[in-house]
Amino acid sequence: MNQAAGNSRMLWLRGWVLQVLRNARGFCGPQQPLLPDPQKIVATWEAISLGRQPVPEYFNFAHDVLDMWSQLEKAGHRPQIPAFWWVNGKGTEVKWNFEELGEQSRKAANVLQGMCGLQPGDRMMLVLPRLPEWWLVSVACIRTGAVMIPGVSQLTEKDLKYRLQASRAKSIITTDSLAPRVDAINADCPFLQSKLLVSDSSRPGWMNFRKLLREASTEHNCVRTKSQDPLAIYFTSGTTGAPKMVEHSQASYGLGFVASGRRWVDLTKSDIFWNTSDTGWVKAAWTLFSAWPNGSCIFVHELPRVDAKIILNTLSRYPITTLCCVPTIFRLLVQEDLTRYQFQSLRHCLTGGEALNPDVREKWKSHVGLELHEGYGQSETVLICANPKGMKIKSGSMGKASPPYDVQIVDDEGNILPPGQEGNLAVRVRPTRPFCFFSCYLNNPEKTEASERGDFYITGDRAHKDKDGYFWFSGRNDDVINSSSYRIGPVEVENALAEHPAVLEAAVVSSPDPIRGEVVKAFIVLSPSYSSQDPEKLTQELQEHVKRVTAPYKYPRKVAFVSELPKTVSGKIQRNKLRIQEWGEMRGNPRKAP
Ligand SMILES: *[C@@H]1O[C@H](CO)[C@@H](O)[C@H](O)[C@H]1NC(C)=O
Ligand SMILES: *[C@@H]1O[C@H](CO)[C@@H](O)[C@H](O)[C@H]1NC(C)=O
Ligand SMILES: CC(=O)N[C@H]1CO[C@H](CO)[C@@H](O)[C@@H]1O
Repeated sequence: MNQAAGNSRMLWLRGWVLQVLRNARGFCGPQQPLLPDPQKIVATWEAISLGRQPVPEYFNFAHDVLDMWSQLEKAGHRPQIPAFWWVNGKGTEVKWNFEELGEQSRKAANVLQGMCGLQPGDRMMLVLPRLPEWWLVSVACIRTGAVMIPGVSQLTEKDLKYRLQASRAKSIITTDSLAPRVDAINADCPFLQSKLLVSDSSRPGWMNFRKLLREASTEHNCVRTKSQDPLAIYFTSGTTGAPKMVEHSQASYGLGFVASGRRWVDLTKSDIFWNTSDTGWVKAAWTLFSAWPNGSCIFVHELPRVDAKIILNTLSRYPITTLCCVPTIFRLLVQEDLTRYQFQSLRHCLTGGEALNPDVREKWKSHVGLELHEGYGQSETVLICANPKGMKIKSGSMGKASPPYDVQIVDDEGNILPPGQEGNLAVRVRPTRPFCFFSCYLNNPEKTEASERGDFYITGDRAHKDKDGYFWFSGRNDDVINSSSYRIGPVEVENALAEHPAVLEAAVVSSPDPIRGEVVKAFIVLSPSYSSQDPEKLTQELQEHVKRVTAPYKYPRKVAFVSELPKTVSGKIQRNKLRIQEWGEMRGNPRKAP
């Protein structure tokens, strides 16, 4: 580091210390070391996160949030719970308090900066299963100013090559399972300079992360990042074209979840929060940025495969207070005999990622005694809609707009539609673009521009808003069915089907029809006790059932019984696959077909 940079760092440190002292006045007795007032600081972050206070020019989550909690913890301002608690179900546990997390992540930062030569702004691909290293490397990226690009372990060689080339990532960290695929395409990725392996064995051409971590120094100066500097890049796939790169800034993620972490996830410093989602999933970082600002503990189970019994046992065994799973997992959980389990500490449950069938909510509530608080958001945003704790839940709705977003239903020109009318679910970006929003689609100004109409960002999802301000999801734009000019959202039909005891799971898509153009087709996985019934009779019964609980024109004219539904790694139903099955590859999306 040169002298000028050293001086400016000193000034910055001094400024920070002074601010901390100012905040602390009156909080600690005169003899005690001066400490920031956690309540005040979290309240300030929350005000920023709600758009009520300006975003500071400089912000770094590791320095401003984690290192502060580490100080507070030393001074006894946190209960004796870890900040990070990892178990693998086979007896191995990792527990770090904020101090240890700080130490480990500073070591990791030295590996990234030293061994991988990563400079602020350089990009690193992070493809790890639920291992403690995922959290360490995420924090280490923030400490070094490196931009993380998370990905799932199921990426193929082609996916990897595309992602490494498009992002020009300089470094990748992964495990033995993906390393051979990286090696196979390495020659085509000239920007990739270093490869880190999280493994107990070694591999030629790869550096062993665990070994380097053990040897690394715990001293590291956190890079001073501007709030607008990039923090993460996510690849998101649309229904057409190559995946886009969504860029988020230090502040948009680092501060964008403080309010929802308190209001929706309802976290406090004594909570232990378990989100069962895959770390490769685009929004995995949501957990980190909601839990740690309020000093909560993140709990992780390695969970090599989704298993309802493991999840239920873990909830009984550990003092987990807060749980988030995708709806498909809750669907699995409610099929178990829940009377056999007792969750001692569980007090708040959340879900998101796809529409929740009211039927699953009812079952969970009646067996466990807790509501499921649904939330909705995208890779481009933070939380858009939610059912915060304490708000009346309307079953089937994804809740109300989550501040600071102004969420509206708009037509294709960006005009706001009145309550009750179905349209594009949209977030206002003019006159003011919320700070907690993606910066752009990288290298793709056309797509960035095309995502907006008038004053709004168009999510690509369809919904309506009722008179009380609750939003009701109908489906992805491409999933909505246009049958004889009636627009039918698949979610409502799926929810209706799920209410019937014969239905374990259902997915609804459009299917070609010579007269109506498209009709509603339901793919249904039957409950075991119904699987031997006469399919024709059952079809009729289900059709009558849907006519009864929704409008008659929405009933599935075609029904197929299947043994399973196609799903993404994160558990979302892939309606586009079913649609392609119906329409053929070219016409997978009938209304956009060439
Ligand atoms: C849990 O993680 C998933 C993605 O991994 C995310 O979409 C979801 O919002 C998280 N839940 C909470 C409550 O943060
Ligand atoms: C729905 O289909 C009808 C023809 O059946 C067509 O005229 C109309 O434009 C379609 N609507 C949409 C939104 O695609
Ligand atoms: C340290 C701190 O400010 N903690 C806050 C976490 O959130 C709860 C509400 O959910 C507040 O009461 C705490 O003050």
